[in-house]
Amino acid sequence: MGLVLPSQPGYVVEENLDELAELARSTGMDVVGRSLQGRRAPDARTLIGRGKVEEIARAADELRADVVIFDDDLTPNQVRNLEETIKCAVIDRSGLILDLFVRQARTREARTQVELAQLEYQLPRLTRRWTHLSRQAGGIGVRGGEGETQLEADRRMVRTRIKQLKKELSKIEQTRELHRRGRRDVPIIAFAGYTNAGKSTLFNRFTHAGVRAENRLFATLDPRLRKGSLGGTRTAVFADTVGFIRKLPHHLVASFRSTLEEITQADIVLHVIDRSHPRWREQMEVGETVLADIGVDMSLVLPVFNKMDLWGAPGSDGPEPSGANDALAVSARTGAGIEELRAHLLEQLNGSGAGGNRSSPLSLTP
Ligand SMILES: Nc1nc2c(ncn2[C@@H]2O[C@H](COP(=O)(O)OP(=O)(O)OP(=O)(O)O)[C@@H](O)[C@H]2O)c(=O)[nH]1
Ligand SMILES: [Mg+2]
Repeated sequence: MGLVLPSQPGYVVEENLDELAELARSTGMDVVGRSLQGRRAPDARTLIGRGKVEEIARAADELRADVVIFDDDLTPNQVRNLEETIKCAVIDRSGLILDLFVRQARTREARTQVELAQLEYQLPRLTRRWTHLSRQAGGIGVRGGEGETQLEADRRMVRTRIKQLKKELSKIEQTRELHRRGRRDVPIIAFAGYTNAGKSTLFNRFTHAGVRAENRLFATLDPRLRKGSLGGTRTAVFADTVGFIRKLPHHLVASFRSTLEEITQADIVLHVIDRSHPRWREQMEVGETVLADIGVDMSLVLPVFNKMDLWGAPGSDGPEPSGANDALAVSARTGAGIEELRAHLLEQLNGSGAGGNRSSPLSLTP
């Protein structure tokens, strides 16, 4: 469900819904329908108008939908009001992204970060009807003092868990910091950028690490560090990182801060852009905004236009082969442009002296 506003024209909303559908598919859902409504302003109670809510309720029933997803953020109250009429689950983009992160989290750190983000998101949304949490935790009997409602007990439990998770994360961060100190003498090159841009595929090119690269959003959640060659005897540590997306829920950004820190520690940040994507320009802007937000020195950021093998293909938005661009052009898939990129990195590192010509041994954790 997308809302068309004077500030948000129809074609933008259509494109946003395309991305929302991709997110839904990445979590394993089938998308059976979509709907738009034009309004002068959002409705405070239900975001969309009353007639539209009823229309969605009927469609959801006919299509046997399990969930209705809104591209715009919903307040906890709006969700409640919508679910009164629409007899299935109602979530928003942030909720969907969180759900996707939960599914993709593999390592302890990623799981901890995701659970923290999820609980922070749920805390204000806990309602009387929201009882499965207490059941999960063994429920009945966890109720505290005299007169404490189940709802209050749930909230208390969530707050306690949030505190626990924060403590765990700070422990994990300390370990990470120790590892970081161990590799201070080796230049670090981080791949960052919009989800599905090809960061992991490029990372594999440079490190032969064989990490998972998939045509789905947020395939990578954990930063991965691996030694790779820059040609000759020069080595660097490459970092593969979690992707960005428009409207990344702020809880998620906050809890992934330590993961994203790998990027701020890098000597060079390769901002990977899928130049064949029809919305590459906006994706590039989102990337630059997030990088600046997390405190990356933008002079260390080098844009890399990826998927050049697709440029000029029908439906893609790549430049003509002759089009001059400042950014480096590569294809992580075919290997085109990789040698040039490698040479460029070497030059940059030699020029800036980052990591220096020191030939100290690598102390990398596996
Ligand atoms: N045609 C083509 N496909 C590519 C290229 N680079 C990556 N891909 C494909 O794009 C998809 C996403 O690649 P990934 O490397 O997983 O992208 P990512 O940036 O790591 O994505 P997330 O970890 O999900 O944020 C995969 O299906 C890749 O095979 C390229 O140069 N050309
Ligand atoms: Mg990846």
